[in-house]
Amino acid sequence: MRITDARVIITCPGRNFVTLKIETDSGIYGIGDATLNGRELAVASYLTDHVIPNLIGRDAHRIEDIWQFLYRGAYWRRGPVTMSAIAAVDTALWDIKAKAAGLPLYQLLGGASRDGVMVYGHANGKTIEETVEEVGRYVSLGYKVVRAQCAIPGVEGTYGVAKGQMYYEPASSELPEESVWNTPAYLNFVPKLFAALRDAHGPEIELLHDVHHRLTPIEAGALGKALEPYRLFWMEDATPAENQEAFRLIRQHTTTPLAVGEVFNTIHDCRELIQNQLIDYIRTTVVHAGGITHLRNIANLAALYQVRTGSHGATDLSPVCMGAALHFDLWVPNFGIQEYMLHSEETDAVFPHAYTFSEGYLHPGEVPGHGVDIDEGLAARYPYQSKQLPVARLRDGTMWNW
Ligand code: CS2
Ligand code: MG
Repeated sequence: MRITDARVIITCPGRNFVTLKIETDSGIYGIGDATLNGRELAVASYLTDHVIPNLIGRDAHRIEDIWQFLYRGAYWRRGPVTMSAIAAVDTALWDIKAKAAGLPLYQLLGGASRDGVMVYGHANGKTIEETVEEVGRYVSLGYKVVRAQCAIPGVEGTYGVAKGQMYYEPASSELPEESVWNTPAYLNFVPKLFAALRDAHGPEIELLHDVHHRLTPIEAGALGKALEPYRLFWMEDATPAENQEAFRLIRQHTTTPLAVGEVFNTIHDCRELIQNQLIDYIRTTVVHAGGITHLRNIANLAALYQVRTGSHGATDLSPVCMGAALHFDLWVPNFGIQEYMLHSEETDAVFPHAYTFSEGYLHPGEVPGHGVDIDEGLAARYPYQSKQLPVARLRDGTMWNW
């Protein structure tokens, strides 16, 4: 089966998405997500200018060889742009292979290891009371696990709190919005939030929280310790993880489970974290970590150290990534949980998909491939909009981690 054409489709149904479509001489095509929030055009150019010319004429079934060619052949290995581009090719080729086999993608990975994919939803509020109520709404929708984020009194633009009705969409301006971060106020506030959540919803519901890279290792250790009475499912991105060893310091101070990895793009970003059991969940996902092929390597390493998967699934990852991730999640033996932020109605119309939600679980569906398509005519109605992610500074003006 020869690759005859490939093209990048950029669309913005409420937010930007970059999709790669690969066509073959059999008439079967596949699609992959290449969206990198705030840097979409970099990946689009990488694909159009440097990858697609190398795909034409190749055997679409040779997924591994094409992955190795694109990874080793780049010379300048790794990084979010390169690995998102490789991920899009990989995902599209797995889609093609599964369609050619007439099977849902998870069957090619090894079949189902569970009946459904447990997901967590995003509850947030401007006050503790609002957040408690929003968590309750998710529980009533059937969610077994809920992420809780809350505005901090006196701290403008706290991470994870929606401005309007829809989910929190951080890339909201052409140039980065600046927010001020106040660690003391945050460290003082978050335990109160989870005390109120446990008071209101009891000990059973699984709750998690995203620190979003804002703390130093010792501050993260202190927060993890302060949250132990409230038994979190995980504390996410407690500190920036370029220095993987930093998590040893956090581990020494708390038993609160740790999750990290949505910004990682290869196994090398998390090898020490996994091998030293410094984390409990690895958040790498299909679109930013080299596709199904590489994510499988990461999950297999993690399985040796009892680390479970907890793939990123924010609205800036397209339904194409979600669809492919759900096939991966249904198969992967050391599955932990899948993040699930609902996309807008416009987005779902551009990306018709087979996955369904029921009682806190998603299922990828049984159609051949990963079960997600793109309506190119509709996509063309939503031109790209230049948007960037916010930045954060400390109160003294020092640049910090958004
Ligand atoms: C967040 C993301 O969902 C999460 O865990 O960390 O929403 C993150 O802020 C965005 O993906 C950044 O584009
Ligand atoms: Mg996160």
